[in-house]
Amino acid sequence: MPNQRFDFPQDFLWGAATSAYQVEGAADEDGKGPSIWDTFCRRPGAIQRGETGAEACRHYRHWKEDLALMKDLGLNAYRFSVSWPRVQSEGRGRANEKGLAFYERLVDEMLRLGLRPNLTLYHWDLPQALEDKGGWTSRDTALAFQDYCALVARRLGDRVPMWATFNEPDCVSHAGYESGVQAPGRRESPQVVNQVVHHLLLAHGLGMQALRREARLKGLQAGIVLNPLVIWPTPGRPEDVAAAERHWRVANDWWLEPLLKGGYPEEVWGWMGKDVPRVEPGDLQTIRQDLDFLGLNLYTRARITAGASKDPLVPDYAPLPEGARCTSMPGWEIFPPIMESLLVEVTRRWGRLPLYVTENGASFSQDAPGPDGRVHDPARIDYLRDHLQHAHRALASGVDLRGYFAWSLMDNFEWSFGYAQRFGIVHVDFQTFRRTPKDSAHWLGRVARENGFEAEPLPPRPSPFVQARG
Ligand code: IFM
Repeated sequence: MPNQRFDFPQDFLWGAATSAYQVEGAADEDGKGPSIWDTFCRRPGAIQRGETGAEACRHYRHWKEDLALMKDLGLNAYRFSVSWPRVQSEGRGRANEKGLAFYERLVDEMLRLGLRPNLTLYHWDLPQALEDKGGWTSRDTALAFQDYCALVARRLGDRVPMWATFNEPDCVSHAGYESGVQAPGRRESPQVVNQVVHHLLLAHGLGMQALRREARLKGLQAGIVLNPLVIWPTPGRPEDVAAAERHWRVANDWWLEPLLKGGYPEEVWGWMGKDVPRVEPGDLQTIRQDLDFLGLNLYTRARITAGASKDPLVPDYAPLPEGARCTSMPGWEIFPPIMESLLVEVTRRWGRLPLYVTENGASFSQDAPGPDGRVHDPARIDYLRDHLQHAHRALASGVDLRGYFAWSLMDNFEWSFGYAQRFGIVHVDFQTFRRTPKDSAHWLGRVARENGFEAEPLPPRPSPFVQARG
């Protein structure tokens, strides 16, 4: 079959993403206060091999080189996050001028190079001082977040065109406060976890209000980044589709419905019984702010089946299909049709709104420079290309997709996995901090410059969700 051209819309953003704690290092330099991740990393057994983000990629020092690299590759956007304790060491009160100045330099250099800044205000590094007062279980943290957003917006809101309040709040609530596998490492009751979700949503609404009030740039886009489960019913039986549908409501609409409609999904609320969050008058209106965009992070699928679970809140996951190909992340199956499926499902359920793929990528932990000094990562090129082909098909079916950010710009601190997982399109040697663009970085850069690529045509749609609906 001859190759086909996959061209993307004019002004499509082609970028790479990072987050502050995962790349910056300089954990206690220039007045930065401790975050919950600085604390959590010291807990024995919390992080593989006892690693920490204290140095990470030393991006705090190498930022100029990192931006130049992106520019040279041909990317046109950079998604990064601001570390709250770097700009407000205790999470409240006086700003840390040196911290703000760092982000100002970073943004100014991006603008000079023609890289569009895409700023996330919260990518998991809560100031420890706020956790000491209850963290996200406390409503006050949402109020403090509003002040922090106002502070950053006053400083950078005249030049940063894209803002997200949160990255993957679901991980904050469930990995941080339910399973405890991420900072702050708490294992709370279902009611408390639901309260954390509510406070995060409230903080989002308050943060959006602060951004709209303080930021002065015309045409600024503000939104949020979610990681909806790419729910995939096991093919065959209608009860599997029903189970998948139920879980979409529990896992995804529990976030999307308050954000877009100002209310929690009724049936899920009912299933929660006494564990529902306390909602104060006016909260739901605050949460429902007009979103200029929705960011979606996606990596793999969740296969749902109708099984033994009697609790509608607890799904039955099907095991990995035989012959499944995985990345180095345990159980993360490579299944590129997720891209079309998620973009189309979100649009079908919630209407056409501007979407960005704010994270997509693969960890291959063996990546290393070869004798020729280059890092050959053909599996990552396949991963990126195959997912982009499915994004292209989503566009063709009417999805308003505006950009794609690879996770990640560079190998970095992968939370509880430490440095063993390598998601970067740029290799980092953690002894010397030398950066080496992998083949995938050159590939993505070329795609960005040409705003498209050539590849074999896609096979027909395999989504059982779509098929079930006809
Ligand atoms: O590294 C993380 C990132 O911080 C949030 N999204 C998923 C990535 C890979 O696990």
